[in-house]
Amino acid sequence: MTIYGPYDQILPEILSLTTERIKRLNQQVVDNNQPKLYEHLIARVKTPESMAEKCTRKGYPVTTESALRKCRDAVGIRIVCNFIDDIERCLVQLRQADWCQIIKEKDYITNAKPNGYRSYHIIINETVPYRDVDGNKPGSFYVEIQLRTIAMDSWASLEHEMKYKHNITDAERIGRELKRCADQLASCDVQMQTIRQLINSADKEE
Ligand code: 0O2
Repeated sequence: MTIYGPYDQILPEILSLTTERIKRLNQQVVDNNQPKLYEHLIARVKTPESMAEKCTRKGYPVTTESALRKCRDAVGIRIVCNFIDDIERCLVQLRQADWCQIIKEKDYITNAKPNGYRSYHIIINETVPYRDVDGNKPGSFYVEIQLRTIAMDSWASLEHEMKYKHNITDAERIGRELKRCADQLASCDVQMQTIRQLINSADKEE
């Protein structure tokens, strides 16, 4: 048994339930003749090893309770959008959804991290048909949702990969280049948004 204890089998089920719920939100929007909310979703359960490492790093006991209640990203979904405005459109839908409540928001888009990382993180408290660590059924579980554009996502993937390369000799320069790249991509996101608005207003005038 892992740090997730009896939840080893249940977390993947919560992950797929949440994914389906988000896909349904998107379908409702599309059925209403609005553009799709996102380009694609990436869903994962944090590996038990990575979760145990996180608990230790944060000074929590390495227990199921810490993994599911203190850390709140055992179940994580990344919503990758075409345009910056789509992130806000997703948030509007999630705020209205009756199956979850947003309990924490971190806006790394307005306030990018010093290394250039951009993304919008929320923690939701979701009701699911499983017994939770407090013994309630239906139970409530935390899910972390990261919302970002394709450009932000490609940058984060590259930067994440760099973290695991131990033979880098010029880390400072690479950090500077990565930051510059993040800023250029952010500027492209704004340009793309403007182009989309121009196309939309041209459509309306026809
Ligand atoms: P993985 O495998 O992606 O899950 P908390 O203090 O608990 O509220 P937490 O979770 O420590 O917050 O930090 P935060 O900043 O809210 O989010 C952490 C997650 O965001 C990371 O998860 C990454 O997915 C992503 N992230 C945050 N900063 C960076 C960054 O600088 N670069 C990249 N590439 N990703 C980042 P994990 O647990 O690291 O890994």
